[in-house]
Formats: sequence, C-alpha cells, structure tokens
Amino acid sequence: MHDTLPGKHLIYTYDSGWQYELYVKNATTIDYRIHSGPVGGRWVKDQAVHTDRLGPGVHTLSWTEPTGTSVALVVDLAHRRLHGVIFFPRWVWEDPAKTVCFQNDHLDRMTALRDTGPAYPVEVVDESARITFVDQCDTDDDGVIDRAPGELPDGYADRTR
Ligand code: FER
Repeated sequence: MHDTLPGKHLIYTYDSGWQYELYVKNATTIDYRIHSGPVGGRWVKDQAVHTDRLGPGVHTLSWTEPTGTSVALVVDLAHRRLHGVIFFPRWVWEDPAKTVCFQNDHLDRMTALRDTGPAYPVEVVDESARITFVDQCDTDDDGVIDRAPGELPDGYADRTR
C-alpha cells in the first residue's frame, strides 16, 4: 500500500515546526493546506505535479506554483519521513503573507505578483519532516481538502494515524 501514491492523504511537520497537509488527488494533481509556518493559512486545490516512484514506499513530487514558488518532495512512506526543498521567489520570502489565501480564488493576483517579482535571489529552504498522519483515500475526492486550515475542527492536524 506504500507503493501507491495516488489517494494518499498526509500530514507532516518539518524540523522547523512548519506543518503541512497534502492530498495526492491522482498521479498528476495535489490539493494541500498549510497549517503553520510563514505561509500558514494558505491552501490550494488542483495543483499540477510531477510524480515518480524511486523504490518501495519512496515517491517524489515536484511542481511550480502560480506564485513562482517551486517545491520538490521525497516521501518515504515506510519510514514516515519526508524531505522537501522549497524554492521561494524573493517577493514571497520577503512578504509570505501575500500568498496566504485560497489560491484558486486569486490566480490572476498570484500570477501578477509573480510577474512583478522580484524573483531573485531565490531562497532555498531545505528541510526534513516527520509524517504524523497517513490515510489512503479514494482518488479525485474533492472532500479531502475542502476548507481553509482555520475552518477545521480543533485538533484536526494533531491526529496521528
Ligand atoms: C510542501 C512545501 C511547500 C508543500 C507545499 C509547499 C504540500 C508550498 C509552498 C508555497 O506554495 O508557498 O511540503 O506540500
């Protein structure tokens, strides 16, 4: 079951304390929510991603956001570890709050901010994380990530599984 990435629903905390939630909708699409960190409160549906399987339980995901932020993840489901590299454009790193929203409702604003920049120098944030929650959901389920992080029941992201 660790060899299937589509349908996986994960919650993980980077060593920096930043907490993220990821739902792999299918092999080329993710939905996600950011629970804490500089872009805490941000959430996104239907982000196009590239995925691959490196070996038993080990998968990669990588994508570029409409903001120009790029992310590359290695997910080790068997050991519940994850490694992320986030490449923040300068404007996001300087004022992350500008990207905190339900991005799908603000795509034109995000791409306009991206095009205004500045993009450089890119801030590379390289972190490992502990996966605290794993569920196998159906694919293409719009109910897994369907509201803002702040609208979830108390303790939602603290559940372990
Ligand atoms: C992650 C790291 C970064 C992640 C998403 C991001 C869903 C997105 C960051 C951004 O757009 O600012 O592990 O997983």
